[in-house]
Amino acid sequence: MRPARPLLRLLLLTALTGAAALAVAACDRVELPTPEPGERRIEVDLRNFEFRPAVIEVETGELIGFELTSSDIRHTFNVPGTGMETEVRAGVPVLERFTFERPGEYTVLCTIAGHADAGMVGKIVVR
Ligand SMILES: [Cu+2]
Repeated sequence: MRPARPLLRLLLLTALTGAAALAVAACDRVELPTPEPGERRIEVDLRNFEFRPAVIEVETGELIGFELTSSDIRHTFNVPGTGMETEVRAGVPVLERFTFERPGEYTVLCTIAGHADAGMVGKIVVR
């Protein structure tokens, strides 16, 4: 009787599967969906407690695809009043589509504790 063996095999298999999954995650570049007809893509970089660009101008009724990336730590792209509350992890781009139906100015902020206070606030101007 060797009760430890199957358990050892299972542990080894689990470890190998985990390592393989990590390797795939490291090599695989995340591909964002291709733009829909009429969609305008806007790249926004969330990094160093800033949104770049900090001010984004769009047209009313325009379908916008925000391509959100972070190259340092986890941030969020929150636009109060729109329902956009998107978490952006380092190295994992996220696409957030939105159409502003009314002109005006919208605040963009990162809701991770301390980030907005550190200056992580932007603006979307809808014309
Ligand atoms: Cu942040």
